[in-house]
Amino acid sequence: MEAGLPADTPAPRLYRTTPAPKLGIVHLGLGAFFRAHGAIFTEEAIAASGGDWGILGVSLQSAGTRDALEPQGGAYIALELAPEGAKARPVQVIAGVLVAPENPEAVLAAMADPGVKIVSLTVTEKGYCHEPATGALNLEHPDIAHDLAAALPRSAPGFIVRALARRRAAGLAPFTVMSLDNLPHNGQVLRGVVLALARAIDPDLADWIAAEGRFPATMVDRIVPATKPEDIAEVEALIGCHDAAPVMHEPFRQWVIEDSFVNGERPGWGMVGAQLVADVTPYEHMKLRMLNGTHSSLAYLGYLAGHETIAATMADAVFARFVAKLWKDEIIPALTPPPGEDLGAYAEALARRYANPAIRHRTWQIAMDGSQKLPQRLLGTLAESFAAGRHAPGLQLAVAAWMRYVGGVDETGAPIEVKDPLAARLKALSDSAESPEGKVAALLGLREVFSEEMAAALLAPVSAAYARLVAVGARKAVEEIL
Ligand code: CS2
Repeated sequence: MEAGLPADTPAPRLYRTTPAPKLGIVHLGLGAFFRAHGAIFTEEAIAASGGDWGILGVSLQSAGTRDALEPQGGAYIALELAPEGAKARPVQVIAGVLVAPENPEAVLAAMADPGVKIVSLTVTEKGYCHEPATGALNLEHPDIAHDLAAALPRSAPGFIVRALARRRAAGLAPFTVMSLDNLPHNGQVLRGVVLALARAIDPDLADWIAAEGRFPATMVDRIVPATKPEDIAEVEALIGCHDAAPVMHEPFRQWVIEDSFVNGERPGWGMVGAQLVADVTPYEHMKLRMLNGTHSSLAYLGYLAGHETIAATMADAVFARFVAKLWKDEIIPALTPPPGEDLGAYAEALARRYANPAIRHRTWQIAMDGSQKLPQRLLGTLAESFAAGRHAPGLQLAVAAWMRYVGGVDETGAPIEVKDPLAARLKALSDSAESPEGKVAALLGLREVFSEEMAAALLAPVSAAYARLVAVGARKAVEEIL
């Protein structure tokens, strides 16, 4: 505290110290993850190899991030949290923020700007308006139904299609469309929903996008828990400035990108650690199944066992042994390692990342949107295990824990705040029967999530696992299968 200032003088507000970079990227879904991952890679790439790659952030839902970042000129602090301590860095690559529902026209105009070469997305699984089990566009999705008829869209696919139509009409090349969400074949899924929507609006437009467009697949990885009020206070104490929108992240980061961009135009991400490859598939399987698959398993089981964070769950020896077993006996046997990767070492590194006590990643946060996450995180491994005649009791227990979780009542009888686009249906299905088998059968009937074949294979083992969760609780049920 400087001499002469009263003790309660508010800290000055953080503000950018360098001019905003010229735009080259529009990013849809300006959440904490992108600001702690893609934005930082991009800022470093500009520093390493130049280019006009400033980012216009677009929030598709709420105004919160814009309201926090605008008075800061788009600057914010990224706080790296290692077990040994925290390191703060200012990030200044976000040149502006738009809130799509307030001004969809401005978003489309920005996306149609000739200077913009890439539109990237972190809109979470549900933002693709697809059916998680098949990847196909859900034409009955309310936002898609709206976007089919209206020129000013609501959904991410809607913005992409309408903006590409403007570019085509103006004689411009399309922008590259790059998904940064945790979906398998995210580029292909995005291309599929964009083409399906374009085809329903204007088949010529769809043909043009199919011929000229590029939708590189990516694998993204960095653990970035949602920023909490106490994080804002911690950053202020550390840097002496008030930042209304800091992001908290672990030291680790990985980004694997399929090198397929319109006219080859992209930032020099490869110079700052991103891996540009021809085929992302083995990397995304490794990450989605080994990281996200166990994250979700620990989230449902850990939450039911009363653990608030992943680090707290990992500090419970029963869960640490459980996750090690999931990797070794159930997940790794169903994977083909990417070139040069040692999956055993990858698992050990994940265990250390999860145990990082400085990262307070809530089990409740990861438990969100399970209906959109289960297929790629758990069910792919289960399908391959069944086909190979292998048992996967741990993953079956995790599926049962998801079912127990979406029933909305925890082991102490307290309500669970279930966040999921299908929450109401999940609750109704769970309530439609009394017995574990009845509940499990009802939930396995969700064709958006479980194929008929998968449902048939899971009915007996998941019913048995569910019954154990009810009889002895999650922690004991985990212990029983060790
Ligand atoms: C997590 C992911 O919230 C979740 O579902 O599993 O956000 C996870 O932290 C990231 O994918 C790590 O890269």
